Amino acid sequence: MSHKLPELPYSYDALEPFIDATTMELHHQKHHAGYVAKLNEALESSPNLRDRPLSELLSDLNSIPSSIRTTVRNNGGGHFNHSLFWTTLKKSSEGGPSGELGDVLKSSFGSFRDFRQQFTEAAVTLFGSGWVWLCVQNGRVFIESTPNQDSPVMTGNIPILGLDVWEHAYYLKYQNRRPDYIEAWWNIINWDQIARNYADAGAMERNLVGGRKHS
Ligand code: MN3
Repeated sequence: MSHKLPELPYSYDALEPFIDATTMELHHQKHHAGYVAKLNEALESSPNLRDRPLSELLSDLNSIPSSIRTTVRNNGGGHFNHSLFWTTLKKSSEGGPSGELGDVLKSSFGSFRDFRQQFTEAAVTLFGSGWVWLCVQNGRVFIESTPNQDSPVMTGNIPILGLDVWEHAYYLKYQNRRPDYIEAWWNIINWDQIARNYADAGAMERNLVGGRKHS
């Protein structure tokens, strides 16, 4: 079994004008596809690793031979992060989080407005290339930043929403204006999917192998 580039659940121009079609196509067909290809190449000689679910592999990096560990970390992380990212976007997101997710954001951050402000601040100030996440662990939700293509699952946290702040995610349209990209992104979040991710987080957490730093 080799890892595969997932199809996007919408067309490349679906997120216009917030994210342009060219950026989406390059991001998916070149960047994400590149991570998948390099991950498969690294795992080629290790069938036992190749057949493990990616989230398990990433949560257990110490079990990976040191000769390919960094390659798996960067490209496996890239594949995992982008696969989640695409599903959390949609053409237009009406309203915000409701139900259980809405309640937990309110009780954890004070209000949705406070959550949005803290998340935006983390994304604007993240130095260099990386991601900002809304994560779950033991039912608790919190904001986490990771450098490069590191993923929260590497330390046992379950990401349910993530924002790619690598320049490749926004530079064609926004150049150096990362804050404008972040503001635009708030318009295209698939809150129904985030609510499903929140509901599934407990089961996913139990399946992770290692790296439970925060327990
Ligand atoms: Mn990216």
